[in-house]
Amino acid sequence: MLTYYSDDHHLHHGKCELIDGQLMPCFEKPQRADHILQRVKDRQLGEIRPPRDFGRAPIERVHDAAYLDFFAGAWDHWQRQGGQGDLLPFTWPARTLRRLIPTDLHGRLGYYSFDGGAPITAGTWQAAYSAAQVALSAQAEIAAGAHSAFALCRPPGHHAAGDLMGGYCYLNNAAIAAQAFIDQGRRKVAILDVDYHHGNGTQSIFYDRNDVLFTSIHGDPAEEFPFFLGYADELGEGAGEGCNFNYPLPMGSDWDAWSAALEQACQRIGEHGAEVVVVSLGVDTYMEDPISQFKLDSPDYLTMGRRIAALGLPTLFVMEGGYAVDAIGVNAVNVLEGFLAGQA
Ligand code: FKS
Ligand code: ZN
Repeated sequence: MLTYYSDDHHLHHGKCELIDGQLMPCFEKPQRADHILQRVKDRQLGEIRPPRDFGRAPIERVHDAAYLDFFAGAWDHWQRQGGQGDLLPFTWPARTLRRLIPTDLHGRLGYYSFDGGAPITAGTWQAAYSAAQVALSAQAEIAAGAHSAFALCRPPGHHAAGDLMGGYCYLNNAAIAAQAFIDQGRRKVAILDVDYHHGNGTQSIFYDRNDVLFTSIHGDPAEEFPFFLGYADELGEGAGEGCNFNYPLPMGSDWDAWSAALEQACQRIGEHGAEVVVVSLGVDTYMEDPISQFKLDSPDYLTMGRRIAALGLPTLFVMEGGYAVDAIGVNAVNVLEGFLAGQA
């Protein structure tokens, strides 16, 4: 299996995030992707290639142009006004407030974000742009006939909506790739989001459409981030009704509970008539993950990959979360190796 990867992810290194009332070093750090890349090499998964540059057009198919302009220019704007340290939002247009776009940098940052978990640093735009190109390059590989490909994206993307950043995410790599499949003539695409957190951004992007099915297995949002989306009764709207399926699971869920949900998600993907699958691959479901509460163990990721392979569809793996850095490479590559073994 080919891996697409860009060193540009090192340009994004946020300093702090607010957890339980304390400023902590960001869990979403460059070593995450470094460890996965090392494991890809150690296991000789296949060639590692730099991305091609498809430009901004395929990103604009998913994200608002004004949002992209804001994001691309935010750091320079912050520097021009003498900003020190990471750029972080602190005011959001919540209930009772107006949803208008202020002129002030922090006003606009609040408008274009849903939490304080997506710091903008000097290289964040370039890193996120390159991650999107990584996803598009792996997508192109599958479009050209490969049965699978791995987009080693960082920063992750599945919390990013059309005009919102948050939860470590800026550009929705998986959604951009899924949209590229549609724009190239595929009629039915399925997204399977196995990250521990609900992919609220991806869901919102495709919620009213029937060409892209969204399925997600995640910590119950009643008790877990992102809290305000990801419930089982969100089934899609309008033309998209019946094309969105959430499988929220309680904290402490193990492989038995998780794999039962995977079985149901795979059933839906089959019923959808999907021609291709995009997997939002988070491995923060791991038992030792420092910010998550599921109990999957490393061998479970091999089984996960095998089950995904049994769908019998071309599959694009797009990296999302996972914070147990010492195990992240083993767990992520186990999914890919399980897939390859199951494909035979
Ligand atoms: C812990 C607060 C954690 C943010 C969690 C973000 C998760 C991001 C992710 C992604 F794949 F996008 F990286 N707040 N008390 O893992 O879903
Ligand atoms: Zn996650």
